[in-house]
Amino acid sequence: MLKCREMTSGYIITLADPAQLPKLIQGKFLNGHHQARIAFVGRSNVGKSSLINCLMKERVARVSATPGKTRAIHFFLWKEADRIIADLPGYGFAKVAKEDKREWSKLLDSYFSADDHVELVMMLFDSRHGPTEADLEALDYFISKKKTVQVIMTKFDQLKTQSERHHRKQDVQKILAEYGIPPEHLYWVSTKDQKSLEWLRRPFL
Ligand SMILES: Nc1nc2c(ncn2[C@@H]2O[C@H](COP(=O)(O)OP(=O)(O)OP(=O)(O)O)[C@@H](O)[C@H]2O)c(=O)[nH]1
Ligand SMILES: [Mg+2]
Repeated sequence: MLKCREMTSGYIITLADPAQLPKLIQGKFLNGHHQARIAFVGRSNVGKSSLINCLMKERVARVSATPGKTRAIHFFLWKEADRIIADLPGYGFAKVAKEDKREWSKLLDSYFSADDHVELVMMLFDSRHGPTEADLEALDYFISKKKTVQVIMTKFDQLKTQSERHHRKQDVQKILAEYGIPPEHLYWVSTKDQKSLEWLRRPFL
């Protein structure tokens, strides 16, 4: 078998069943890859998979036309950064049935309890209306789990005027300060703006 560093970036494995997790993590987790994990979390349609593709500069994660489609955890090797990226299922999509929501929480909770190699949680909020109540609930969860959180405001291109951008930035900074997230852990990005993506990539390279 090839060593991790010799392998190319790309898809590794998908986990849908929490029962698989402890065994996979303790044993031959992720086909022998042991790099630190970066977990991408956020509500459905916020842009997790799109951002992962941009960071890795490869179309590895499926961008969904239908929100709420990703119901499993997809793992990718980001070779350039020597990290593993976990693309987690989105939460808070109204059309998702209650039973599905329970499944979602179970899967996430099992994952974060089982995997102690999560270096960073990237919490994605929509620049236009995040953080919503569900976003803040999720943020609270990761803070209670003592995870290092970086907040990414997605789809910044959708804020059209300078004044709108300025006010949103002020509002979000204020809310996040209450959660102990400093401005330097807050990024405003757009998949259409290379510069914003480079800012995000740089610390990992
Ligand atoms: N305008 C704009 N659209 C974006 C941006 N990022 C993602 N999108 C669009 O938002 C939609 C959802 O993107 P995904 O990456 O599939 O979102 P997701 O968070 O992975 O969604 P789930 O897997 O369902 O949880 C797609 O139509 C993307 O093209 C962005 O920066 N700007
Ligand atoms: Mg997705």
